[in-house]
Amino acid sequence: MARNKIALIGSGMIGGTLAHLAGLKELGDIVMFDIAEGIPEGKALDIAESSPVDGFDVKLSGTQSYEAIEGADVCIITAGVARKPGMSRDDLLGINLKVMEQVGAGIKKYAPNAFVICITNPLDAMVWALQKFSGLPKNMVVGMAGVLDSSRLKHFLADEFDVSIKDVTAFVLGGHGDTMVPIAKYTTVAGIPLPDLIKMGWTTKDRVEEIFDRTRKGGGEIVALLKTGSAYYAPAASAISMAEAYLRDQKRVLPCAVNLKGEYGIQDMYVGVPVIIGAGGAERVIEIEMSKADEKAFAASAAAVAELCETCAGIAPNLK
Ligand code: A3D
Repeated sequence: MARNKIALIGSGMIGGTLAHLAGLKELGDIVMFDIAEGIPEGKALDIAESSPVDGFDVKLSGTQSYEAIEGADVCIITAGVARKPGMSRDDLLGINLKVMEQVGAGIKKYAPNAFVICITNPLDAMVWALQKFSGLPKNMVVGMAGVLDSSRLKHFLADEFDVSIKDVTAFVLGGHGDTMVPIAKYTTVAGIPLPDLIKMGWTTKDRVEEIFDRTRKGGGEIVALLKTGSAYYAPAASAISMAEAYLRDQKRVLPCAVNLKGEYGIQDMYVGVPVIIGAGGAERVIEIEMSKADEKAFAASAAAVAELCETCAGIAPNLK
């Protein structure tokens, strides 16, 4: 059987980490694309030179030509600009929308059968625009945000309770911004929901609220520390778990930005919800029951995404 082909569109901080992780996991041969000459070629060569040490058999190459992504099984998009201190994700909209138009055209021409994972911010609006620009089926274009946001929450909780990260589950839903919605009811330690852990005296409601707030601001915390860019190790690991779920038909239940067709009362918009990822792409959206407060917060988060999509459609009328 031929190896899978993975195209990484954007070879910056996340792109480089994606290539390294995809190599280590032998997910397939890797093509790194970027408009910056030499960067994808240099990173591909550097990682290829590490492969004899770690013993992974994949081919890596770098390119400035979309032709090289021809026939890709998975495309992961990080092309565009990242946040610097003082910038919100939404500040990136104008620049990154133009980038999505180019990327969408490239994928449409050379990789129309790929499973596409968008990471570029502002995430929910960019993945919505990318699906429209590329014309690929909606179940084959998804956005990475929920896996990362949930992973941040899991890490904070494992630290708080001094338990293994393996025993913590968490769902952070909604748009990938300050309005994201951590769901307490479905956040558990070994199956014990957070509200029960509060009752058991493991933590308090106030402390949980502080942890939720840190999760919402998790991206900003890293931007403030790094000063030169945004997070890349955890975002890359999160997208790789989604790519692996597709390529290995794992049927994983992951919170991802997916196109909703009436689920959660939302039409033709990308918002983070739990979804089964397998060989059919985004195979099934799971509609969970939320508390009234979470429902309200989710609706507010979806409204913030809708506003960004409106702004996009104002800039690029062909998106309507
Ligand atoms: P960075 O290291 O700047 O890499 C971006 C790369 O895109 C650079 O190498 C650019 O040369 C390249 N690029 C720019 N324009 C184009 C183009 N038209 N075609 C191809 N390549 C292009 O950024 P990064 O890797 O740190 O972050 C990439 C994106 O991910 C940014 O938009 C971030 O805001 C976003 N991000 C999202 C999350 C989510 O959870 C959704 C988390 C972290 C970062």
